[in-house]
Amino acid sequence: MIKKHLTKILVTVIAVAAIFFFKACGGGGEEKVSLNVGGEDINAVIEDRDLTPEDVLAAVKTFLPTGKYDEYLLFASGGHSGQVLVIGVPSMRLLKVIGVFTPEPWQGWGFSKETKEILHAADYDGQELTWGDTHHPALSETDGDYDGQFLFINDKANARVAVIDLRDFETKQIIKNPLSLSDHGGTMVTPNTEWIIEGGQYGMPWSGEYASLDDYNEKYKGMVTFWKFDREKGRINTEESFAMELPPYWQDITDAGKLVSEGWVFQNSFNTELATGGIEEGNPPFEAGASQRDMDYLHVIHLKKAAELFKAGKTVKINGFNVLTLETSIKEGILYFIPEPKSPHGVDVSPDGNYIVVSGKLDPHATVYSFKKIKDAIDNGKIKEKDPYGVPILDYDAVLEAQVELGLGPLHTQFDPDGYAYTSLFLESAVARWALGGEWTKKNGKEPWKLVDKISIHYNVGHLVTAEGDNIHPDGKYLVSLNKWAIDRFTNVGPLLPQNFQLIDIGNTDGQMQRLYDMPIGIGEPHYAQMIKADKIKAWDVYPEIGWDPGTQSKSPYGVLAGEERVKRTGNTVEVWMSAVRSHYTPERVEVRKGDKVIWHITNVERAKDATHGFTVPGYNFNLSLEPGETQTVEFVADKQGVFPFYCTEFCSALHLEMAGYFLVKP
Ligand code: K7E
Ligand code: CUA
Repeated sequence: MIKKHLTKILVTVIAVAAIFFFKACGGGGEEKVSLNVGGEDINAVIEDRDLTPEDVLAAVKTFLPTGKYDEYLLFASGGHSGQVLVIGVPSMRLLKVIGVFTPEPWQGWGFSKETKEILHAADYDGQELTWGDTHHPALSETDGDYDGQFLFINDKANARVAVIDLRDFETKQIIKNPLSLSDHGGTMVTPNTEWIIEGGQYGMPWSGEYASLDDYNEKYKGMVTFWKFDREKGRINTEESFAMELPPYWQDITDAGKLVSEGWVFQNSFNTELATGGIEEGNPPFEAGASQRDMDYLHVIHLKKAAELFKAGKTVKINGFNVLTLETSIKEGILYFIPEPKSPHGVDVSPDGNYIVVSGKLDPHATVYSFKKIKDAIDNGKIKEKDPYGVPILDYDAVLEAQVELGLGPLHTQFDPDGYAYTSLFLESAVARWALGGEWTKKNGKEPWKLVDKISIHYNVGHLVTAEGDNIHPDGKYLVSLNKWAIDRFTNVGPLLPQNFQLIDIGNTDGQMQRLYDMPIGIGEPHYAQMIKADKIKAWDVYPEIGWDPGTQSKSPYGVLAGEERVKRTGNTVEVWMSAVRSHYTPERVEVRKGDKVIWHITNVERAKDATHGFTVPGYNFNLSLEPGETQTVEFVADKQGVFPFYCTEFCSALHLEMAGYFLVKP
């Protein structure tokens, strides 16, 4: 009945949109069609709100009635928040914020013993890290398509990589890069997620070493790290991972080859000038010093062979980590350079694996290389020269497929199933749709390697993402433009403005792209996002068993069932095994002596979906979130005497306020 009613409203709204279009096109007569819902005239609302036909169409295309689900999920980096945002598309509703590099109180992330261990496993040299600059989320893939199992993301600020399990949307592992304090070309995955790629960024001596900037060319390094992912365990295996030493250019984004180019990795670089700054000493500033040459180098890496060399023991240990030296890589023929126009940023491999699209912010073209030609140039030694470090440089003209003029400041590219590519134009504040060539030409019948449509965005787009747009089977349909500036799009909230995610309909490939929705992001600068078909994600409703430790995704030795709760003192240590259920904790009273060490395990013994409980003890600075079945532990020293009413921090039931107890610390 209700469903019928909602359908009727939707149909009515669509009808209104159609009428508007009809009128706008000058085809209609003047008679007014009245459409009433519950006594309210829809036309009056549209007029009152000053909506255009485009607005009404956009509203109809994005509105989700209550209880309906989105078709896609957008996994967006949370930027400086060190988190991951999960957003429904097309509704653009925020569904979840996943705590990753930053403690997150609601989720209890970084407060329990279990989550603290994960969060701080990758601290640097004794320094607790409590934030991250997240850039590139990467969904795990099987045969080149997202499989909905895992998500990875990097922290550019400290060169870390995190693993998130999409069964419960929680972070399971954080790893610190042992060689560098700076990464950017990560995370990207190979088509079967054997490797998680973490490319470096700013050249530096190996982590922990000092070298004067005068010795930049010799002592500073670039790197790319290949983390081996153990899908069964859902963890990176550091022992089976390795890195490649690179010249101290500033390496940038990477992308993994697929299909024909599987087993290869492509990585941009800039500052091949080896500028070291020092404007205060009369040197050119970085932005000029690093932009002098017309060409930088696209790094072409034969990952498959690199992995074989690593297996064969050709790596050396640096900071305890396996590294293929630059010398070895050159000698073994696993590293090549290709000239790429001026300070490039994005590198994206086409769905068929044939083309590598590079865009440089200082060049109005997308430069497209053919993998076939690259392979041919390598096999037939079409090498023009070597860089100062001895890396062979392939002949630019021999490997170039096309240059497509797009507009000002092209950065990143994604794809659709019809042979179109979509490139962000940062300086122009626009998104360009252009036709790929080769086999793709048959798909859309368009002139190959040509711009076909452009839409302006608001403003300064960095990355963009299309549905499954870097898969081997992109869906197209929707595009989200991740805009850095919002300027006049939202109500003024002070000098720090939100970022702006703009949803764009790209489904009509015969016509034009249409802007649908602006979503403000007020917690950081999300650099990249990936969009996956929502039904690919098979998340749990509740944890599989009572007493579950999400940190290990297995039963916790500290879980209890109802009736097993207890308190045990051993010397100065008091250990509590507590249960939580609507609407009480057992035990409700815990008394210790000042100075005792307290180890407090809590198990949510519920099996009902959404029956989450929280737990906090005032003054002791923690909050836990216990989802049905979950067990978590807090450890602290009872160094403050007094009486501490602990309570459940989730409004779980009618008697939620009564879900409390007393923690007494005797002097
Ligand atoms: Cu901001 Cu990929 Cu880190 Cu481009 S990145 S915009
Ligand atoms: Cu449990 Cu509120």
